[in-house]
Amino acid sequence: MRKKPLYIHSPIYPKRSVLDGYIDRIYESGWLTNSGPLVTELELELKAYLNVPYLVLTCNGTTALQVALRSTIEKGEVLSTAFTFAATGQAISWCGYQTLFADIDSKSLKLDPKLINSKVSDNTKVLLPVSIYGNAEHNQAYQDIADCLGLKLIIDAAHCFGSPTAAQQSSLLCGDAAVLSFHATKIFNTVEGGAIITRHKSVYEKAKQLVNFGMINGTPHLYGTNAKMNEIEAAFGLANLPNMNHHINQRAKRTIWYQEHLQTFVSNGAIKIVESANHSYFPILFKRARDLEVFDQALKNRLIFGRRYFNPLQPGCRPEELPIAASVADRIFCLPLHFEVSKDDILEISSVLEALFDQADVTRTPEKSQLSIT
Ligand code: T4K
Repeated sequence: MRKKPLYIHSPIYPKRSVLDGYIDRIYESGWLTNSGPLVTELELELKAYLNVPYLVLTCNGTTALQVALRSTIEKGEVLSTAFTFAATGQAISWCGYQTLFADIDSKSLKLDPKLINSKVSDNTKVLLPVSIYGNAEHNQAYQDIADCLGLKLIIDAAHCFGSPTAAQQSSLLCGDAAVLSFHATKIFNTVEGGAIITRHKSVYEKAKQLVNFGMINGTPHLYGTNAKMNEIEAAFGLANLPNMNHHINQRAKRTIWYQEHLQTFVSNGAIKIVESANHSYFPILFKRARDLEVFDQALKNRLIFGRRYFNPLQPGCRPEELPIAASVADRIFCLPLHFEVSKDDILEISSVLEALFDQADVTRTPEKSQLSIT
């Protein structure tokens, strides 16, 4: 029996000596927050790493979403997905906007472009899809729909950190703005943190103002908020950034190990492996929800903690109107994916799955009302 739990994530800590160098600079500068030198430096380094024209750092991904919304509209409805983390819907509601939901498609697990038109009303002002697990499908379709209907487009790209592949660029540089999360559990972390990314100078300037109480030269001109990243968080990020490609490669390697060890269950249709373009997650979709529950408990008994990202659906949605999202939320499970996951851990996880499917009661009894895996 393992002594240390294996969690879905394990935060990446920078090398202590590198971090100390940045902390020394904070002690010398006499500057802790409010657009300090390290925040400015991290903004520049991230712009170069991600290859994006404008980037505003924030204290987390949730406030980044709120500021991105406030940077683009004053009021109205926001059309989004119910299959996402609580932050997406909460950011919309905290800004005082109504949320409308459309269903996802069963392949990308993202907002289905075909369903958007029928949901939009005269009050709908923003389309807010989520690039779940870092996946970039449909971004061009979202842009075309937003252009055609005169909507703003904001991408919740909280999962999309990575070196600038075409897929990732398409999530970050689509629409009016995209937001990233740099939470401790993300690929790149600043402990807590986030960013608003945009191609538009006007959105950048407004976001920059809104994260600091709507101030220009010390005077508030707009109702803003305090969404600023501080120097300690920026130090953590600056010290972490040089190791990111190494850590993404570590995740890619573990993704391949999982794929190899789980292939039998994929071939016999018991599970489907859901893609994660930047290896931010390793999601599997069970054919039947009941199998997932037994599997989850069996892993917990061994101190292995995956997560049901994302279940439940967003509050306020009507699951009966979102049959694909409801079915996926019942059957999705993310396995641990980080540098501490060993080949033996993956072998153990696959042996738990094997034992589960060896039990006659879970393999032979069909479960009602499950959509087939596509
Ligand atoms: N949009 C989307 C689509 C998002 O997924 C998120 C955040 C956001 C927006 C908002 O971004 P932020 O405002 O958070 O920057 C975690 C993260 O807290 C959250 O950032 C993330 N999505 C979400 C998917 O995962 P929880 O509630 O699952 O976290 P928690 O505390 O249960 O941690 C998960 C596991 O990670 C733990 O079981 C153990 C491990 N862990 C966690 C922490 C904090 C560690 O080993 N060490 C740690 O320090 O939300």
